[in-house]
Amino acid sequence: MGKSVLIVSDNYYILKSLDSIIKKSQAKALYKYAISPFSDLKVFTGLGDVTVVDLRDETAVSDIIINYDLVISAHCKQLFPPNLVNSVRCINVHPGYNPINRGWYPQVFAILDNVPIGATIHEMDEELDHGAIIAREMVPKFSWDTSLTLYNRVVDKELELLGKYFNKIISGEYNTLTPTEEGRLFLKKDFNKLLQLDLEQTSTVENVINTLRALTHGEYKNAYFIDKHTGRKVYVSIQLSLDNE
Ligand code: 0FX
Repeated sequence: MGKSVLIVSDNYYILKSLDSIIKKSQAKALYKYAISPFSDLKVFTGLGDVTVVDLRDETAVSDIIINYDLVISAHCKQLFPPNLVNSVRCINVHPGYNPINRGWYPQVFAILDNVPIGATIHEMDEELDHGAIIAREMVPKFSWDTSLTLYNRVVDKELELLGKYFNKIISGEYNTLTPTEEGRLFLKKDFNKLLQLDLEQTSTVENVINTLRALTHGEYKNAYFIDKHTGRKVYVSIQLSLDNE
């Protein structure tokens, strides 16, 4: 009997891509897919049986500990509890270059603070995006990137690394690297604090453009200011294009 592997994701595109990697891979194992209660099961079509696991539920966590040899988190919106990461090998696929871009929406903070970014696959420990690194690689970041274009490049890199390291991840035959620094960690509340623009604030044009680039992500309504007369929220995003486009 081979290994039992649970893959938990809240990102349909990533789970679907991982499913293709699994189908092509030589790593024989029993694979099961799950999403958190924060996702809509109806979206996760064409993947066979997908279950909902709530990692706040101790019984659900005990079931995972008993039944699986490996758990892969690929953009799962729930935190893995300590007893889970300490009982089963748990691996996280993170859209940031650890330890520089730990936490939520890494590309947003990479644009804002002009730090490098990439993707990381790592073993999980009790801290967020923190454990021993199996694979990581940077991606280029341009002055014309928005959160969306940079995010898409990072996701491509995550999938590239997953394809390259998948057999090793399943067998557990890899070397790890333990970061010597804690790096930078941002949470959802740090993102939320960025959203209201202060119309009275003075800044360089570069900073204003960077703030708007960092908060422009397709259709998401992120940055806003409050209209002085009506008190209404006015959402702001930025459009950038290159001279040859
Ligand atoms: O699947 P995912 O890309 O992953 C996110 C975090 O980036 C990741 O660090 C965390 N481990 C995981 C649990 O959640 O999430 P998403 O599809 O909700 O968001 C993708 C991007 O969209 C995000 O990086 C920034 C952008 N976004 C998202 C929301 C919900 C916005 O700009 N505004 C928003 O309101």
